[in-house]
Order: sequence, then C-alpha cells, then structure tokens
Amino acid sequence: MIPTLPIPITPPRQGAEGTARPFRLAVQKRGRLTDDSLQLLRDCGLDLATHQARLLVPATTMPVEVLFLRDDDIGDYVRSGVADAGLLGENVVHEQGTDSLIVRRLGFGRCRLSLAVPRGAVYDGPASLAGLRVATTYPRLLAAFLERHGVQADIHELRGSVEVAPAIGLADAICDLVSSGSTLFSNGLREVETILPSQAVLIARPDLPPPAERLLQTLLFRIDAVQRASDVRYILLNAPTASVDAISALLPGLQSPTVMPLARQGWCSIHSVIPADGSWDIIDRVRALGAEGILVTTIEKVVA
Ligand code: PRT
Ligand code: ZN
Repeated sequence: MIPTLPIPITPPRQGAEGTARPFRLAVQKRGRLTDDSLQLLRDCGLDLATHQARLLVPATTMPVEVLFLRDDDIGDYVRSGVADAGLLGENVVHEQGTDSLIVRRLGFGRCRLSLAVPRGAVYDGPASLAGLRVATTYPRLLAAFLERHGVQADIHELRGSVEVAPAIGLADAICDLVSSGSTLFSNGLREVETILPSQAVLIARPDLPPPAERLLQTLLFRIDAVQRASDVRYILLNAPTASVDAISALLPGLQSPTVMPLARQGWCSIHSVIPADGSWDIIDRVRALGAEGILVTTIEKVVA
C-alpha cells in the first residue's frame, strides 16, 4: 500500500525500454540516513538541481531524479515500481520482508537490532524471555527470533520511545536499534542479545527495463569505486635505495609499488596504496627501515 504524496507521481515505467521518465531513486527525506545517502550520491557524481525542500528533485549530472520519502515507505515504492531503487536501513528491509531487493550494502548507518532488559534483571539466553512482554517497533524480526529459539513471549508493538517501556511498566524487555548504547544506558537497560546487525543498503526492482538496469549498473560501479577508496590510503615516501626491497615488501599496492629514483644520489621515491586500517603500523615499520618524507592521503575512487 503506497501512502499518498502531495505531488503527481508518474506511474511505473511502461514498455520494455522504460523511457517514460528518468531513473528514480528514493532517499530518506529527513533522518539519520539523509546526509550520508546524499554524500554517497555526490561522491558517485550525482548532483541535485535543488535542495530536498521538494519531494522529487532532478539530478543535473545524470538522468536520475531523487524522491525524498520516509524510510518506512521506500520499500513499498520500489516494490511497486514507482521508484526504481532506494537507500534505507537493512533493519527496515528485513522487517518488511524485502531482503531479496538488496543489491549493495553501503557501509554507513551502522547499528544493530538488539534485545535489552532492565540492568538488574537476570538474562540467561532467549529462554529467559518466556512469558515476558517485549516492546518493539520490529514485531516481525522479534517474532522470527523468538520462534527460532522456541520461546513464547508477548510482543508489544510500539511506534517509538521503546526504551522507556520497561520504566513505565509497559514491558519487561525491549527489542530496539542500538548504535552507541547510550540510550539504553540512560534508561537503565542492558543489551543482552543482537538480533540483526544493520547498515544502509541499496535496494532495486528486480525487473528493471534495460536503460534503467544500465543506470543501476553505472551507479553500482561508482559505489564500488568509492567504497574501495574509503578502505585504503595512498602513501608516498622517500627511502634509501638499499631499503627499497624491504619497504616494497610492506607496501603491496594495487599491483606493486611505484619506485622512482630521486635526484639525490642513493635515494628513491616509493608510492603505493595501503589499507586504511593499520596504516600507522606501516608508517612505523617503513620509518624503521629508513623512510623519510612520508605522506599518507585519502583516495577518492579506486577503479580496480
Ligand atoms: O521519518 P522517518 O520514518 O524517515 O525516520 P525514522 O525516525 O524512522 O528513522 P531514523 O532517521 O531515526 O533512522 C533511520 C535509520 O537509521 C534506521 O532505520 C537505521 O537503519 C539507522 N540507524 C542507525 C538508527 C540508529 N543508528 C539509531 N541509533 N536508527 C535509530 N537509532 C535510534 C534507536 O532507535 C534508539 O532510539 O537511536 C537510539 C539509540 O542510539 P544510541 O546511540 O543511543 O545507541
Ligand atoms: Zn521511519
């Protein structure tokens, strides 16, 4: 069921070539995923004509229009073909049972759907929930978890403010999203079980007509290049020629490091790509081998 929007929405694409309208991408209008979603699109070369004060905003650089929606509605719009693809939390996708539409995990909006109980309560595994009232905005995921563990509990569905339910006597435990854990802590709750790790994902209609499918593939190619770049750093350093082999062994690069002689006799410049995680460790080790003038920079895109 698609909620009514106060704008004219072009119906699903007609015809095999689907030329009726640009590729339509749904993004959360205002919320935790909005900024990172728009940043990812910008990194992929998709600039928007105006700000999201409007619900449907054309891109200036690609044949794409962005439809700004509540995250809960994005799945329905994509499933029904009113949008071709959308960015939203994996938690919502799984709750709505549209997992098969996921085409990429995006690495931001990370959180987890967890069970929590009052700090003093005993918890010895899922069986401890038997006969208790558990408050959540994720009734289907919670029901599936309880069923997997053969536990009968009373699922109390709430729209929001789940974390206060135990304190006001509405529930004995909760099942809610957690990122830093500070909301649970400040409500006297203790996280006891992760039901689902989550991050933002890109979903797409499986039956896209060829031009829209090509556009989706372009977008995926660019997302992959941006994601690969965020995992690595570019390192440049000067090293005594005698140390080049030992230093090169520490810097595998995309294929192998670039080594160039310096004007200074007996010295070389080495350039390479290293993992972002552990880059300090590499810096310590190349310094120990005599490297100087070490520069480490971020990379925008890596096309393998
Ligand atoms: O208006 P709309 O329906 O679009 O937005 P919304 O209010 O439903 O969603 P929003 O913007 O709050 O969250 C959108 C998505 O962000 C979620 O579906 C998750 O995929 C992701 N996300 C990541 C989170 C969190 N982190 C998060 N911490 N969503 C919610 N929270 C809440 C959580 O519910 C709890 O209240 O933050 C609190 C816990 O945070 P910590 O840091 O105290 O643990
Ligand atoms: Zn929502």
